Amino acid sequence: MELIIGTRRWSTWSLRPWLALRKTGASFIETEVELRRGEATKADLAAHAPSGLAPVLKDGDLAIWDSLAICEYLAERFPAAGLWPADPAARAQARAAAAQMHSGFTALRGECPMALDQPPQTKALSPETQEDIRKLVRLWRELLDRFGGPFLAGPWSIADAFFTPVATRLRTYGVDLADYGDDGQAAAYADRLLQDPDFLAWEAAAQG
Ligand SMILES: N[C@@H](CCC(=O)N[C@@H](CS)C(=O)NCC(=O)O)C(=O)O
Repeated sequence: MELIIGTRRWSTWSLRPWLALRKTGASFIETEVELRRGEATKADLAAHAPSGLAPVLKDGDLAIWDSLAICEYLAERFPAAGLWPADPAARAQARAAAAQMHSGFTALRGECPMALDQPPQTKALSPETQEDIRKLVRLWRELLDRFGGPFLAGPWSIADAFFTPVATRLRTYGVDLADYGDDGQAAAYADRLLQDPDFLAWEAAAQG
């Protein structure tokens, strides 16, 4: 298998399926395409998949694009890896949370890009981004309470892959979740995502 990823420092969409693929334990080739938002990048990516976007997973002659579709494919291809929780209720809510991240939190995503090469910095956040962070804290606390942690729906799952880039954004832009309704649980969860050995390997490669 080959995973085509965008620039590691900031391609959040690439980080998500990369984490899921690492959790399967399968060996894979990774090909990084430097995203320069120009015609050359478009041509590079269009050669791999019709979306013209990274990430793309290649398995034999099959190409799968879009981070969520790739994660779903991996969950089916490697059932023993437990990429979704075994419990149906936990699985349904893990899927809902991943889908919410995939299609939502647009203010937070737009205003606070992942920047693994940047030192922590303070940033004035718009009301829309602040509302996204309050929503994030509510979601995290609800799932952590319901399923008992340590990850969002119990054991590590694709939902956690989807929120790992958010944890980096919170760290980079110095967001104190206590200001957004956290009792400490959400911040501890974000730290847990940032201590994940696979995330640390991605981060080291991004900074190297
Ligand atoms: N919905 C897609 C979004 C993919 C996406 O937007 N990828 C960006 C990089 S993070 C990209 O390839 N941009 C092309 C460019 O910058 O030229 C997914 O989940 O995979």
